[in-house]
Amino acid sequence: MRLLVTGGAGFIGTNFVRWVRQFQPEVVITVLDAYTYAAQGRNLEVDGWLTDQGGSVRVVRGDIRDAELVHDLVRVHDAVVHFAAESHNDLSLDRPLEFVDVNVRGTGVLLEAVRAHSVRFHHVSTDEVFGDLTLNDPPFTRLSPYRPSSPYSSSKASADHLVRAWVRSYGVNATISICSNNYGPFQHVEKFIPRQITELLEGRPPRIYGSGRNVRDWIHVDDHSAGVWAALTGGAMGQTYLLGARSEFSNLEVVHTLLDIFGRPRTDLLQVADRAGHDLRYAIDPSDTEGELGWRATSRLIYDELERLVHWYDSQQGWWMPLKQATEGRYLARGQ
Ligand code: NAD
Ligand code: TDX
Repeated sequence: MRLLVTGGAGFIGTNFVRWVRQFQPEVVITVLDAYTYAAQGRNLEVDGWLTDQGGSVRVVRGDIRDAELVHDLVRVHDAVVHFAAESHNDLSLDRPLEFVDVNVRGTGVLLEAVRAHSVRFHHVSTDEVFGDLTLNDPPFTRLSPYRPSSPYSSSKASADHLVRAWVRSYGVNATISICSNNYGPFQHVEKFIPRQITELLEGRPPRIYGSGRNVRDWIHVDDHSAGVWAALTGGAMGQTYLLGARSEFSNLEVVHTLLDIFGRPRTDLLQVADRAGHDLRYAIDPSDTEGELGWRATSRLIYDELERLVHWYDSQQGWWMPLKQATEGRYLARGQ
């Protein structure tokens, strides 16, 4: 299979490429990535995989909104897995239209290309399209209504609608996966867990938005990759697959565990300005996907997993240090 992976130099894309290399080595991969602030050039160079280093992953630096480039690439591939997006809620509050342009129009450009060349398409989406839950609601299922809250999540929701419309109107062979919050190596230091780990590594306290009661459903990025692969290879045209690990924790619980790992008192944290429109809780019921694809997540965000991640960030300071100052500068400006 010749596979085009958009956003393959970002957090999940990098891990997905690594996963495919490990478990499906016969697949020939091309990455299309614009190398925005969210991509780190070194992500895919770690094992010398780039073709110019004798490896088997070709990396094309380019924009998913560049229709000519996208058509040229899609034409010579059998399938596309679409990760590329602006992905950070906080940034989407500052630059909403950039999110609309990349996440909605960019997905539209890709859909036009897979339509023209009859290429299989898998779209990577997020549980945030469903909006948030109360602490007592049952988790999201594929029947949950779309009710996104932020410019980011509404742009992702719009992209999902485009995919479904292209399936129905043009018979595009597409699937969608909707995943909960990911953790794992190579996640940008702007995101919750890497931010807290790197603050602690630099001797500063973690920073919690508001009360810290907000709940996220955490899944290891390798489980996400396995789920995307299962949907790509075994999914039914037009179907949506929910991916989650039944691993809900409040932000405060996650930070308390990190403070335990660092041997610091649980009170050693800062409560900072809350996120505007901050979603209270996300949670996924993955049982339909488990029954239909035979996929099942094995991760749970327990002490050992977080400790492993702390060791990874501790050993990769050269990777994240250059990103940290600019990121914290942006947070400082928002009082966070
Ligand atoms: P990320 O921000 O780490 O990576 C996004 C990648 O897309 C970057 O490499 C960036 O350079 C690239 N990109 C951005 N704009 C582009 C453009 N115009 N053209 C080409 N490339 C472009 O994001 P992530 O956390 O790895 O998320 C990947 C996908 O998974 C996104 O679609 C996101 O919505 C979805 N998702 C993420 C999570 C999560 O917890 N992180 C959960 C569910 C779904
Ligand atoms: O410093 C912080 N303090 C804090 O309390 C940061 C950065 C975040 N938070 C809170 C906000 C959320 O309740 O932690 C929680 C997680 O925040 P993010 O890492 O920004 O993730 P979230 O907004 O939940 O979205 C993530 O999961 C779904 C990804 O960024 C999205 O791309 C994905 O779609």
